[in-house]
Amino acid sequence: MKAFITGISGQDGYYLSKFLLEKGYEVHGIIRRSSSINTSRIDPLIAEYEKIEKLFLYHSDLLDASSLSSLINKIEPDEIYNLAAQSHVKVSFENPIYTTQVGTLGSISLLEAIRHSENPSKFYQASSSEMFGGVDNKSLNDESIFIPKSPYAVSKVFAHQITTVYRESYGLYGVNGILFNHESPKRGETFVTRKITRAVGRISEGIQEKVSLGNIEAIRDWGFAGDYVEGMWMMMQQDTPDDWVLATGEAHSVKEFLEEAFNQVNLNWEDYVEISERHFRPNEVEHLLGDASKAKKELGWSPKTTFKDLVKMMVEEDLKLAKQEKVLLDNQLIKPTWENSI
Ligand code: NAP
Ligand code: F7E
Repeated sequence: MKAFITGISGQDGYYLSKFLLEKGYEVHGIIRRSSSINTSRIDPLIAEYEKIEKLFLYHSDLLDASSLSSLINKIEPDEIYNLAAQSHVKVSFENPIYTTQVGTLGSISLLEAIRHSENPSKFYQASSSEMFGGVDNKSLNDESIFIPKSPYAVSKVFAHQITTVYRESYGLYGVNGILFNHESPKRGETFVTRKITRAVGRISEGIQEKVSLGNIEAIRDWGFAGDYVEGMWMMMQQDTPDDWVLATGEAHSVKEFLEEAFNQVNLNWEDYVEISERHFRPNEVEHLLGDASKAKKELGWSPKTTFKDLVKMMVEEDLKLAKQEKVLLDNQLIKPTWENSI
């Protein structure tokens, strides 16, 4: 089996490619050219699988429809996973046009390439719980209405709906995985969970004093990314394509995450957190809680990692990183830049 993954260098790209490679898939992924190397998450996979010709990387971009289409024609993948996005909600208010271009043109370019190919690949679109807007504390499923509250969420609604349109119009195998927040030690460091666990590691090592946050009353349904990529794959193995929600069904506030993370190192979060206006968004999604009962019933998927285990796993990994940073700092090989983090 051959898979083509956009966003392979991101958090989910790492877990999904690892999962597929271990299943024996040949994995093809696109990375963006940047002035410094941006494959740190997948470097261990490159080391193990590139030389045995199981993992192939290409320079491309979701905004380059021609490159995407020629890659798909050349590779002829069985499955395409569209994970690439400008995925930071707050940044989408600062870069709304770019976020919209990537979120919308990427999906339709891939769908067009599939529609015109002789052996149409199956298509997975990374849809998001952000599309729901979180206006009340109801549990949300694939039939709940979308009330997007950011440029990011609007672009995800477009990609979601165009996938449905191609499925219904051309009989293409297109699925939307509506995933609630999922985290891991590979999570980007500007998302709130990882920002917190990075700070816990550094504070515990004495190399950071405070962490500056925004709305800590916000509530999310947080799961482990490693569990969620398995659900993505399961969606692609069904007889009939459809949309499914993946979530834990448990809601926690950012405050609760703080408490759990600082408890791991026996510190009181209130001594280390400052609230800053600059981390608030122009429009906030206050409450997200998912109902994954359809995925459980039809795919046999359920999350394996609890909230407590997720926080513990992230803190443990970030303690290791902070210890390494402390050695580098002590030897004046790096400077602490993290206090200014966004
Ligand atoms: P992530 O860590 O931010 O990774 C995003 C990936 O997209 C990176 O590989 C990035 O490349 C790539 N990318 C960004 N712009 C691109 C472009 N113009 N062309 C090609 N590649 C581009 O995100 P994630 O957490 O793994 O999430 C994966 C997907 O699921 C995203 O679409 C996200 O919106 C969606 N989603 C995530 C969650 C969640 O909680 N994690 C929940 C629901 C949906 P660089 O490494 O070069 O930046
Ligand atoms: O924010 C609040 C913030 O940036 C979570 C993306 O993967 O999941 C993610 O989007 C909450 C928000 O994730 C800070 O206001 C407080 O209410 O970690 P986040 P997100 O916005 O939920 C969805 C499902 C996706 O699809 C997205 O791609 O935490 N918050 N203080 C903060 N958030 C950040 N980033 N930084 C703070 O200092």
